[in-house]
Amino acid sequence: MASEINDPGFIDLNFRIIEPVEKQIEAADEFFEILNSRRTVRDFTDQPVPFELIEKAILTAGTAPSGAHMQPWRFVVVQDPDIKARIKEAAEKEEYESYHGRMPDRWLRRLAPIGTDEHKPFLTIAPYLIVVFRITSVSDLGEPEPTYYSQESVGIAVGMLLAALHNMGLATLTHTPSPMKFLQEILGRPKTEVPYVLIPVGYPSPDAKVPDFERKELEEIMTVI
Ligand code: IYR
Repeated sequence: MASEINDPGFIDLNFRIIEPVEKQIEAADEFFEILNSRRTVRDFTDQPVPFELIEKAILTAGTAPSGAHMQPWRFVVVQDPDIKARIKEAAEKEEYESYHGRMPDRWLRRLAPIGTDEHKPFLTIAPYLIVVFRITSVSDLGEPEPTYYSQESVGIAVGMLLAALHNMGLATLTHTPSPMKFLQEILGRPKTEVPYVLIPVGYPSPDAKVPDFERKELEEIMTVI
């Protein structure tokens, strides 16, 4: 039984230096402007998305750092209309329960400005659903071994996935139907892969609306000591 641990040795760091500092500031400003224009979208069209964009976005997400470099993620791309329909049916069933009893009033009050309810039409309209799974354990020398810091690792990878998709002009929704176990069953993933988030991807409908939210000011989110 071979161990899956391998030791590839070390190579020189290939670091992208940006000089002078003005160019660093320019790069920082440009990146901020791009990411600051990202919005969570709930109204999609069925306009097809080139599959190579989805592939490139997932490759980009896969560059995320991870605990012990275990890369504890799997990205399941759903394009099959029948499977999307099954996911929609199962998600709406769970969401109905959530909106009609499982979520406390204070949570529902938080969601009211966003205008969500148990109906999830985007699950069949958006051309792709990317379902992200967190790999909780691997087999090493025939024994299960946990992945390390998998929550943090997958969270970072999802952030990078959303940024990559936004940067290529695609709209996303960070959707977490709860509980998400039905995704493991419908998509046939093993018990060691736990659903983390479901991301519909596509183009926004021309009349898509988003809440008139503001982001916290720097002073509110940064503490310097
Ligand atoms: N998962 C539900 C409820 C929901 C929860 C949060 I926190 C949100 O920011 C938005 C929705 C739904 O998708 O409707």
